[in-house]
Amino acid sequence: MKKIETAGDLAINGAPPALAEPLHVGRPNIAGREVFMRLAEEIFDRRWLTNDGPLVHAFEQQVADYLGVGHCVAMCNGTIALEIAIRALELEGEVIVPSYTFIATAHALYWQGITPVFADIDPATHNLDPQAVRRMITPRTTGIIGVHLWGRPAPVVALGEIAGEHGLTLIFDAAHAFGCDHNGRKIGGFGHAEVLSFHATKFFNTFEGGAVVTNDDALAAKMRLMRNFGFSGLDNVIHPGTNGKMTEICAAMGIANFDHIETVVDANRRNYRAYQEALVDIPGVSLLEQDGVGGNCQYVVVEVGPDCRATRDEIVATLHAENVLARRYFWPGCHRMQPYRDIFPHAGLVLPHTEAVADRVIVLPTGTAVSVSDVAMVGAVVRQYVQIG
Ligand code: T4K
Repeated sequence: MKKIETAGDLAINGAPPALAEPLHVGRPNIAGREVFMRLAEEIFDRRWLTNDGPLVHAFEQQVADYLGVGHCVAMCNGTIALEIAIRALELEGEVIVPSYTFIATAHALYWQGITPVFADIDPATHNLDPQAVRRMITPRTTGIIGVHLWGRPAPVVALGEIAGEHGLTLIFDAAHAFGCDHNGRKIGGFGHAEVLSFHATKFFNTFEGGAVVTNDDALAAKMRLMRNFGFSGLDNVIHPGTNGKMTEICAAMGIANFDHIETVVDANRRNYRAYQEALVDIPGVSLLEQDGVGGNCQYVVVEVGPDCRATRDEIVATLHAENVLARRYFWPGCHRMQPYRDIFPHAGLVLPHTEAVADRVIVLPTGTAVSVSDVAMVGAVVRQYVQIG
């Protein structure tokens, strides 16, 4: 068979035709267009665009009800939500986080003068390994941030026990985990607080947006002050604060998307199963289990093992050549990016699983913009490259 070099070669080999338009990881799910447009008209009619508007209130209530938590404090994005949660909980010194996460998790600490201390992950789940967390605790440690990576629940019980034993604050970066659950309980109510991202690339989006969800009344009240410069009334500032507010148009997008959560999860599950079929029995290529782990399946995570005839980077380059913009999330790991690479030049010594996983992961496109035939085509590109070279 001819070597696959172009989309045309794929067709020659009998695979589904390649794409004219690029297939992106993180293509936004656009749902609820009509409701969004109606709400946008109402925003204009009301001339109330931001600052504690009625749509933000409604959206916060919807999120809190959906997750079964006491409070949702909506923010302008997930990173600011993390920063505000960290500050409101008065974390300082060192906080233990995974290195295998989006850089925002580490930056939200460092930006506030707190040292992110990286603990290794469990290579089977890609989430923090509780034993590795224990090893990183020092007298300066004040907290742990678990990340529900790829929407797969972090080890909430084990991390809760460690936090309890050492008097540490535990929060979760749930940026990937909106709509996910752990043993039948929705993610959102674990730890002292959980932080959501509603960025455009997330399974559920508000263009840009985020939130902190918590059952702690005092914490929620404090974060509401902090996201609005500390204002309590027109001329009265009673707390240091920043501008973390969500706008009305972002809340409108969230409200419009709410009715379509199941449709989007169904599309993700359908695609995930199509990937299972398309990638089955390719030596050295495996899919991280997403179905049946309480997830929203928004990330299709492939691992390229040492027994594969092709390297991870060769497969990514081949996919890119076919207009499939697969991603190497979260390569190379926060500890190998700045400023952490300079601060902790030897961090890799305690992060062997992080480095191994970061070096073998490919994230493939999914969501409502991706069809089953797109998935078949992506699978065919990988199969033919790996098996034929
Ligand atoms: N914690 C974790 C664990 C996170 O993963 C994130 C964010 C955060 C915290 C912080 O939350 P936010 O502050 O972002 O709310 C993207 C997202 O920007 C980022 O939100 C997300 N994680 C991360 C995993 O993915 P990049 O650097 O990959 O973005 P970019 O611009 O390369 O876009 C990704 C793909 O999506 C591209 O192929 C293009 C496509 N795309 C993107 C946008 C914005 C579209 O097709 N349409 C669009 O509108 O970070």
